Amino acid sequence: MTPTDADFMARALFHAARGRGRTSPNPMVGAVVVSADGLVVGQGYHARAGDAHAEVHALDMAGDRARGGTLYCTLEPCCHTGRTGPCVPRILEAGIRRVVAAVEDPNPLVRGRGFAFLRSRSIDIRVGVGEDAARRLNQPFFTTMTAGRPFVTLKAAISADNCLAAAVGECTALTSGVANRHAHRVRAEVDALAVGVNTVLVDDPQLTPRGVYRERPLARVVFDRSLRTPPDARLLSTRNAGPVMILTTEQGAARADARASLEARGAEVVITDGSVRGGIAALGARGLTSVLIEGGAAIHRAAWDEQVVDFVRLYVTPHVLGPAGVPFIDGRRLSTAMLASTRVEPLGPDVLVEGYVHGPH
Ligand code: AOF
Ligand code: ZN
Repeated sequence: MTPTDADFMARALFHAARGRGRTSPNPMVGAVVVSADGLVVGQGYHARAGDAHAEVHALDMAGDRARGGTLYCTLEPCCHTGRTGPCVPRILEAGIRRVVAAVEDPNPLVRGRGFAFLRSRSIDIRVGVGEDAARRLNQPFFTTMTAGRPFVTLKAAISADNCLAAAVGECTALTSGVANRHAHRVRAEVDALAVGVNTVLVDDPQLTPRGVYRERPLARVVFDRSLRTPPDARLLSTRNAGPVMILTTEQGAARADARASLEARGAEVVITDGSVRGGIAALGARGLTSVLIEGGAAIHRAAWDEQVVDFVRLYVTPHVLGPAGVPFIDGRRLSTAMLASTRVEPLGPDVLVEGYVHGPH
């Protein structure tokens, strides 16, 4: 059976995903070159920001065999000079006749101009093959480019009766080893991990991705309006994993001793308006494209009430914590039934339920 455009695009998407966790702030992009007689003669992916684009790798591999062929790419080929040169002239030089792309590049420097350039040179263009998968793959990139802020995921591990902990101020281990491994893998893929100061005070987390490979530093963030993060918090002894940012208010930062001792431990104290939204904006301004909010109860609630959550990821465990338990987003209308494009995955005794709050962008 002759492979279709969708088959070759699936292959390009597979290659794109090889850059997972490594390309930010750039998107993951994959490309496949198919010769005039229908053979795959080149393939490649974008490995990290600053390196060659996927199309360049694929065209280099194909060489002369690209002449008269088709280029499949998971994102519109670029026409601008960023850290690397534009891809569209390379496509022309290679003698490609037809380009199949999954989706338009939302980068304002490109946004359709790559296609327009190729069309003006009589290259046949087809857009939209594998579009959903391509958007999902690069949700942080699309949100950053179109909404001007990072993609925010709210994560929680809950009991069967919707609680986060057995009692206020208590750290309750709910998830199994299988679910914990999943959670660490997710940590390896985001730009920033955020918790509220209560979580630092109660759990004293390290906030590092463990048992997984991560090449880039991971920004660790504490929402801490009154600057109560203890300078001896374990988080501040894991600085080799990445920078630590304490998001506080003018009043918090006015506590000069607290600020000085946190800064002496290498933390960056960032002044915001004290809202979660303001904090997320500050992270966006630092070039971060995705933030995983891990808790606890107060920060989950604030993020939800301020409507900054794009995606919810819940690890539902079989434990029952009872009436003294600390509820997850109590009294609010958050149920997994209202999420879009929901995905469910059993993880040992636990169940992962995740989905979009507003639908994928
Ligand atoms: C592509 N293929 O593999 C990537 C693209 O700084 P630069 O030169 O790497 O440009 C980054 C921008 O180029 C990025 O924001 C996105 O618009 C596009 N990325 N484009 O055609 C690729 N990584
Ligand atoms: Zn490019």
